[in-house]
Parts: sequence; C-alpha cells; structure tokens
Amino acid sequence: MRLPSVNIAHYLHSRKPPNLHISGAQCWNLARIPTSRRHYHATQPRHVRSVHENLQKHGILKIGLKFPDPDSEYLKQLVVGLHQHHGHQLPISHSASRGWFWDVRPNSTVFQTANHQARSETMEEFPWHTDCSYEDLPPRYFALHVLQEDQFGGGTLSAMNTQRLSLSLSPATRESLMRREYSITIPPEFIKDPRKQNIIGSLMAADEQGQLNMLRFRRDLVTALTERAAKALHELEAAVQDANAQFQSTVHLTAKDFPAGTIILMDNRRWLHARHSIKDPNRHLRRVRWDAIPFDARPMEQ
Ligand SMILES: O=C(O)CCC(=O)C(=O)O
Ligand SMILES: [Fe+2]
Repeated sequence: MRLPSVNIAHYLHSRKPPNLHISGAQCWNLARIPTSRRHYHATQPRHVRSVHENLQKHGILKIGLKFPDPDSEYLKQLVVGLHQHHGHQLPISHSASRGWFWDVRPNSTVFQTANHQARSETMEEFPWHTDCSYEDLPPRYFALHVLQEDQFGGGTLSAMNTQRLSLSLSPATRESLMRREYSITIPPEFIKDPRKQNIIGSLMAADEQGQLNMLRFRRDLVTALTERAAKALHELEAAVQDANAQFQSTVHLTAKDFPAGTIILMDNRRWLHARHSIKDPNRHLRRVRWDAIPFDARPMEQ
C-alpha cells in the first residue's frame, strides 16, 4: 500500500494575489497573499477554502504572517470563516480571559485556570499526544500561533501521521484499539464536574471514508481496562516509539522553521504531536481548538 506523504502546506504573504502551488512530498505548498490587506484575506472565501481543503487533504498546514498580529485577529477571522463557509464548529471558550484563545507560555505564578498550572504553562517536554483526549467531544482541529519563538533553540514541535502509524499495527491491535476498553483520566485543571474524573472510550476510530486512521492518545492519562486492551496499548506505544526513531515518519518544526508570525494548523485526529522542552522562558504560542465532535461515533463493537 502506498503510504501518505508527509506534506505541509505553507502560505507566505507578499504583494501578489493569492496563488496556491501544490508541490510533491516533503515540499511546501506556497500561497502568496497581499501583506497590505492585513487580516482582510482571512475573511476571503477563496483563501478560507484553500485552508479548509489543505486541512482535509493533508491534515496539517503552516501559514506565515508577514505582519504583526499580537491579538491573533487573523486566526480568529480564519476560524470564523471555516465555520461560515465549511461547517467547522466554533471553538469553545476557555474560562481564561482570552475567550477562544489559550496562551501556551511558561508561567509559574499566574495560571489560566483557577489554582492549577496546566502543562502548557510549564517548560516541560510533551511526549506524543493528541489534544483533549479526555474530552467526550475532542476538537477536530487546533492551531498554534507563534508570538515569540524559543530563542535558545528549545521547544521544537513535531508531528506524526496517524495513518502511517496505524498501518504499522497488527489487525488484532487495531481492532482492540477500536473497542471502548480504555479509561482516560481528566487532568485536574480540566475537571468540570467533580463526579466525573475520567471517560471511557476507544483510542482509534475510522474516518468518514471508513479509513482506520483516527487516534486519540496521551499515554500518561490512559488505563487499559482489559487484557487485550493492555496488549494493544503496549503495541501502540512501541509503534509510536519506532516511528519516532524513523526520520521519514515525523515532521520536526524547530524555532527556525517556526518563527514569530507562523501559524500551524493540525487535524487533531490524523496527527499526533510532541514538543521538546522549552529553553526560553519568553517562548509564547497562542492556541485555539475548534470543531469539537464525538471521537468514535461509529464504534465497531460486538
Ligand atoms: O508548545 C507547543 O509547541 C505545543 C503545545 C501543545 O502540544 C499543547 O499545548 O497541547
Ligand atoms: Fe498538544
């Protein structure tokens, strides 16, 4: 079977009108958008469509803003456009003051949820994961807007394609991962109802085309509830470590590839991501997650 290529679409802004070049594996798709119009293009149906199509096709997309955007206005308008023209559901507001946005930035004193430091407020490494695996309705997409890159070379963001990963698993493991035999603990800072400390569900699901390529995963939160689930989880973990060791299975975005003004958008079910530990306490990303839908609406259970 032909493996999907690792492909990130990359938009750059220049004076030319929007122009999308699709290139082969390992290359960038370049779309040039006028700088003078600032956030205006994020409201243009043609631009929003190309972002939507790239997200559908590749599940990962990189956009370079060539203008300062400290309030992430471009991203806000883009998410509204994806909602208006392509049926993406709007983000759910965080309790924090920034509405849809969450600041991914080291901070040891002021937290965005009352009294709890989220791990995105630390300088720690994040092993391979998808976001909000502990939610009944995990967001289908997320975006990170770099406001200040790590100037000391830390904080590399990596991405791993889940379809490739799934092809490396045995059929029995894939089948086990699709069963609702896993408990996923809700981190304390995200508990909404004190009576609900975990969810029960599957870790893998088929997409709308029936392709078994959707994953939710954050190892430290998952407990297998049966012996076969434990075996499958073990094989999944080993496959993630194997893929991690293979250069062609992952994309690594260093601070150099990911300077201030860059936005990365990802399909949270078709790509796992990881981040290296941060070296620069001033590194600052802004995150938005949207289109929260059930993960395993069509489980294959017996
Ligand atoms: O800091 C990063 O580069 C990624 C952050 C992340 O994965 C998260 O907040 O879930
Ligand atoms: Fe994440």
